[in-house]
Amino acid sequence: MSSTTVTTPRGGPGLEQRRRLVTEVPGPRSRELMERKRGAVAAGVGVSLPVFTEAAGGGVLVDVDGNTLIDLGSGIAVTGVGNSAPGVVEAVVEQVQRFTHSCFMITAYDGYVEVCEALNRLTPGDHDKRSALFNTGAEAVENAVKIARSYTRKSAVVAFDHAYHGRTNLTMALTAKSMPYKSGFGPFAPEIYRAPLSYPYRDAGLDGPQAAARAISQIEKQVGAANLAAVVIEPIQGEGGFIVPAPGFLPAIVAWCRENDVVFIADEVQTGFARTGRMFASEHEGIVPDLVVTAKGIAGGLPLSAVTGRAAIMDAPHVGGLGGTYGGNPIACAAALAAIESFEHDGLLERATAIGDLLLGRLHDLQQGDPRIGDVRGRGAMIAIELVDPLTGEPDAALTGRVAAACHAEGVIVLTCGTFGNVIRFLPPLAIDDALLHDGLDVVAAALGSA
Ligand code: PLZ
Repeated sequence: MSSTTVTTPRGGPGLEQRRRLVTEVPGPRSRELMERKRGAVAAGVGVSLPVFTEAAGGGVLVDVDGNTLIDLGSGIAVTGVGNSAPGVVEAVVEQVQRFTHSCFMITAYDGYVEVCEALNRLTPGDHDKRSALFNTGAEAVENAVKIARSYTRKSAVVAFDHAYHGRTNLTMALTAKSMPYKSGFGPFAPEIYRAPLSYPYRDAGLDGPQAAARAISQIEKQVGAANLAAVVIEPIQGEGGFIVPAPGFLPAIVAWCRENDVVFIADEVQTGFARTGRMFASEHEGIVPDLVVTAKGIAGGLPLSAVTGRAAIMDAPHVGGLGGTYGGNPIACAAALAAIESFEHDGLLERATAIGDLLLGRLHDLQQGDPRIGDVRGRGAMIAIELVDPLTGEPDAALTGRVAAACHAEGVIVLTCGTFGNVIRFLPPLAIDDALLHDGLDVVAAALGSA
């Protein structure tokens, strides 16, 4: 190897766990690649941080210019076990060498069954369960709706304000926010209705049971339980702004569903797999959903999703009614089994809780001296700040954009979200260390100071 050769860093936890900028961000190579992207990739596919990835692991991401950035996003809550986690890499390599695909609907393989067994064991409730595997979160949400309709023989579905469930036609209909997810892409699937959420920061004193009563009354008046197949809700809303409903809201909705033969579907795509300090966010409120939808964190970065739930509901569709060419792909299943092993045995639930304590402590301190931080909220490694105009309480999306941009320029990957675009969310890999979290938060504090 000549001394001029640039060695490609290997991803995984072996990468140096320290923020280090050697060029401006984005650097020249990233800028050049962004230019190529413009000429090759459809404009609709946006990139929040115009940086190209070379390697990632632990709590950092190395870009093609050699900058080491702190990852506070996990590729939108996916790499909980860490990027290129060694167990995942090993399992994937082993599986790739055996076979890459057979299509589970044609000839089966044990990895698929094992993932279903793990999901049946890990999701809330000890009733008899079944699972089915798919590729993306949106696809799994769609299948949960299909299953609920097949079981109840009803068609209406209720989703909530600020909901995000995906970008396919049915899940666009379930998703609340028009721009950028839905605008211009209609007409949307019929028989979808929206109910008001519990949003403590903006709800003016409505407690959980009161917010649930408001939602239930609207559902009864505008839809009617006799027509309603399912209620689908994120236990903590993700894209909508990391909204934690007031205590008692979710249990009251579940109870109403039980009494009215309505399937309660928890979309745990973003909240699942240790993210919130419990394996599933539903556990914080002690609710037992009829169906749980999972994706993202399940497979350490490989595309896999699932619907898990009561056997009687899951078994309602006729044989051959559920499936897809790639659903439960063997490589993704191998990755999931390794990731689940890590979630269960590497102390990641405790780690998520500790990350949450650190983030909440630092962000509450910041809030003391900064009235633009209207709210600090979330659970475990899923924490956010909502930025507002201190005089009016109005959402401040412009400030949020400036803070995120300043963080990016200093090598800290933060994501924004929220119906009003005024929420900065923190979703670090659970493999991140405290020093990186503190450094990242120092950068956030400085960005707020100068914005
Ligand atoms: N349900 C709760 O968070 C995906 C979307 C990013 P897919 N969230 C990130 C974007 O802008 O496209 C998500 C979610 C919840 C469903 C989904 C959909 O999961 O794997 O992106 O289809």
